[in-house]
Amino acid sequence: MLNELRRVDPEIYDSVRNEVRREHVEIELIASENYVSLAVLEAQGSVLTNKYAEGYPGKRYYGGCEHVDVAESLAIERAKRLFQAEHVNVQPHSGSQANMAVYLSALKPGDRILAMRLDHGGHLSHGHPKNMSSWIFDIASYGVRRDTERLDYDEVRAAAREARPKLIVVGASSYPRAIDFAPFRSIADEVGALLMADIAHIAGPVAAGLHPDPVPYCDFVTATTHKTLRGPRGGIILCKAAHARAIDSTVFPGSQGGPLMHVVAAKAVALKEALSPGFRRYQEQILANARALAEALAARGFRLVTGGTDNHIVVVDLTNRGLTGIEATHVLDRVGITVNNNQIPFDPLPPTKSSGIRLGTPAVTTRGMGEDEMRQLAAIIARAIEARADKTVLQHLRNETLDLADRFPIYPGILRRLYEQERGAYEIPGGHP
Ligand code: DSN
Repeated sequence: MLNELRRVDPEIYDSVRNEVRREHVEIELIASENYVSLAVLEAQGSVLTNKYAEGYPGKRYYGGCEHVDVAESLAIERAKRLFQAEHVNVQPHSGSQANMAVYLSALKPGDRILAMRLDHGGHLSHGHPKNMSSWIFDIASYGVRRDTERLDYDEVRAAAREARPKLIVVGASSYPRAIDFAPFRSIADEVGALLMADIAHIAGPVAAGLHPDPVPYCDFVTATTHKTLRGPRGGIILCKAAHARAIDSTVFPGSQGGPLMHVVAAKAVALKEALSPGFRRYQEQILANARALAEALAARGFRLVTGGTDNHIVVVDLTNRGLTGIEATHVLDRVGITVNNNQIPFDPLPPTKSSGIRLGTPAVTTRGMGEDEMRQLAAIIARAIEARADKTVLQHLRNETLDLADRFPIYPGILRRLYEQERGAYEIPGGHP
């Protein structure tokens, strides 16, 4: 098990081994993280990393691409089938690069984009002042309503009429409600704009038919492959056929060189898994778990942004609990629950502190947890925050999360082999390798 890595580079071996252990012993509630299958890990760890393949299947600038062509063609075909998309590019190294490729293919520098504010739940690469999207393009923004904390399509329409953007971007990283893409199409048409949806977070539920589908309405749809879609870390672009040439040439050679063929192959594997019947059940359980977690937290007096969730995300406002989001993140770290601090809409605190935390259920659902475990986690979160100054209570809660983690092992085969290899030095709490 990783024997060659251990021999050649013990420090990096330790980093990998310790991360396997961390992932096993901690409860992952970061909404944008997940655990890929062993098949995805194997494809991503394969010799395909050795191959340069600038260009596209059948049209490369390098010889010897016949096998990586198979992998990329399968990834494209599977993504087209999964999302019913007219054209797909699977080469973007990340969601940010997918977004930049769309902007650079459809716009000229200085053109205006209308997108959702990051501090209301949007994405960094949708025009945040510290992101290059705002250095190159002129950004106008919309947010959620103060009273409902939800998108108001009339307000978006008014913002679009005023801004007259060339491109409207819809999609969010911490918006716990379903987004309806039909009104966005009508708004884009009214002001003569192109429409892009970034479904990085909701790609899984969209693919499973459990969230409104942006593909029929949007010129471009971008996503990451590593969140609810449960694939390798990377990006993907779906678009209408009319934009296919511009998108492909903006990805390569416009903004990237050689594609990461080992990642492209791993994307193909994840897309095959997403086309299997079990994937819809997995997505249904993600949503059921998020609802159960939200209801249990609300029952314990937590105020939830928008009052609940329609997707995999729960945003908790901690204002009435007397601590900031970053403080809560540190408390939960101590009891083995991993989350991220997150601004709430109209947050008086800066992002480094923030009034909220964002929770999500894709990773714990992959581990096999269900609604009962979500209620248990809500109870642990509530008790940890309440008793945050009491080391004894926190230690007791840490033992509880260790027991819970042990009941739902990740990569059991890998854990067992690591354990056997380093018996004594590598202890799995609770004795369950
Ligand atoms: N940074 C990503 C997230 O955590 O949601 C945005 O895609």
